[in-house]
Amino acid sequence: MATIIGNPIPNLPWQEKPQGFPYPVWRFGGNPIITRDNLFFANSIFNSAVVPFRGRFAGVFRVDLRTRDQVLVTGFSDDGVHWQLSERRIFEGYDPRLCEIDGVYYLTWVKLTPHGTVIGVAYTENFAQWTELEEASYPVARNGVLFPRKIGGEYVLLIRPCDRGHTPYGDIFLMHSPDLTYWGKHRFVMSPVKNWEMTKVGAGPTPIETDKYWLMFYHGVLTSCNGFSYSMGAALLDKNEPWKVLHRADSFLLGPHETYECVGDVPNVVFPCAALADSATGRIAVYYGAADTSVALAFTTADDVIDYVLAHDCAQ
Ligand code: BMA
Repeated sequence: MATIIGNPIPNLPWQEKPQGFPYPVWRFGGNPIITRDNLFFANSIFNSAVVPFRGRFAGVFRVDLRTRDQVLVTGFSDDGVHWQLSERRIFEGYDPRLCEIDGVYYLTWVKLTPHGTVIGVAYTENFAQWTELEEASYPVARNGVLFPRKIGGEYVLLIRPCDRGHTPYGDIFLMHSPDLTYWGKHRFVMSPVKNWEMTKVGAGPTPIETDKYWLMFYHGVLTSCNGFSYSMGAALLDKNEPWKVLHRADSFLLGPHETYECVGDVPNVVFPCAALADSATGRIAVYYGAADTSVALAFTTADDVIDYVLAHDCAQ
């Protein structure tokens, strides 16, 4: 039995795995949980991040406006399924990730600069006031994802260097910082290996700590004759040296399949940006953007994922 290291989340959204379902990750029956109609000024609301917050849940949501500018707004929920989104824009940019470290909520996101995208970093204690820190990278980078605690006394950030466009390549790296300002000790983490992820890979939700591994969900991209197809994979990283990929599933765990994942502004996209993990039960709720149009929810457990990765391991 794998143990999740972290707090219990008694109100974690949850549905049991459908009987006979053969895969380790299953979808919420009420998907999508947030549609493009949740905010009147939105063209679409998708790749978004959530965390437990004061007994409820708080989130930062990617909203592409009807001007097609990209902004982030906050939102709150009692049950992790029904969300009240704010109309106030907190930052420009996209693909937010949230990470709580010692009672402080850190936001990393794809920040837009005249020179290309960088990883923006900001923090809040109340989801009302935000303090922006130095950018964690120079252009061009995306998919900046913090680990939820210091490792070896330092903050660690997963990152994916890329180009200014719809990058046709991409490996995951990580880097360290003593203070969230100066970043160094860069390490390679992983490249695409299997066909479903062959174009590029990028870190997804904040990694989940278990007794044996860091569980990292990530997205992998395949290029078909109709363009990119985004799916979610899983890898198990060394606890002390998290650039070491100990195990990794050879197939995706969740790929475009349902209509809301296959049809939308960008078809065939499953793009995970957040996961809630309940240490009391081992249950995990994954939040993902569907077809660059809406937010959807899927479930698994630490055991389901880890057993699957170990049984389909292509790391060695
Ligand atoms: C990536 C990011 C994601 C998006 C995906 C599919 O490059 O921009 O925000 O979901 O493309 O369009």
